[in-house]
Amino acid sequence: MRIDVVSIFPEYLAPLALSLLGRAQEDGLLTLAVHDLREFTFDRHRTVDDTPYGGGAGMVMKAEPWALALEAVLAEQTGEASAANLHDGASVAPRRPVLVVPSPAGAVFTQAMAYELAEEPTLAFACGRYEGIDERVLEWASEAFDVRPVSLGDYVLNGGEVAVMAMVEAIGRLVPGVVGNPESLVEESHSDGLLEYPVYTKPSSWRGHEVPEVLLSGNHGKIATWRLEQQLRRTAARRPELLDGADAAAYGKAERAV
Ligand code: 6GU
Repeated sequence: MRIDVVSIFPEYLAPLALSLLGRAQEDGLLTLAVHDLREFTFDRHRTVDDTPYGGGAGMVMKAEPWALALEAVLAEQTGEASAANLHDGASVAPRRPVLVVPSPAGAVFTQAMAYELAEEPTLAFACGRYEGIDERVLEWASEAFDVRPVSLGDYVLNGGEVAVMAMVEAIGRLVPGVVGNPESLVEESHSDGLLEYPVYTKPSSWRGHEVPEVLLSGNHGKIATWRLEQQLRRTAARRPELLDGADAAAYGKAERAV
């Protein structure tokens, strides 16, 4: 998978070279390219923003630097896609690459969305700052990209960079081979629409707190039942709204369990 990020703070994305995703890049599973929006300005002050039409507080990101940056990203992405197509001996039209635009006004990012985006061969992220990007950039970009305004949740960040770090980490770890033990993806929170069960390790007795007896029993059926019950209790207590959307399969299992 290839991921391009455009930002006026490219250094903000440096931590993506660390840890699991850093290893994935070394292993050739993931290509991450960060582009500086100011490289696509040509005035002395490398201006990327201006005052909003209609008035109001703050500044709006100008359209033209974004158009030039996204054209450059597209050229690099489709160059790579065509090369891959030639290799395959295929002549199929490549699909429109996804352009994620982080914004508190976007659709909420979920594990389901992470799974969907992890299937894409290329992703681009456009990190806005200030009050956002001139809306016409999104209209214009829709010709070449599948444009998706996406929010992390109902709160406001200063710009898209931190949101992109979260999304790239959530998506990148779902790319096959990135997480060493793929089974760890199956059991985690949100994989079945429920929160994860609590976990424990040695010692079994610690400062007067005991590991639940059933986990020491060696009875795998009982353990599975207990874990599912814990998932349901936790979800009901902390995130009751998730119970409406939880997997029918998880419910079936749960009804038998409780
Ligand atoms: Cl994706 N961007 C910004 N600027 N603020 C946010 C967000 C995104 N998600 C939640 N708050």
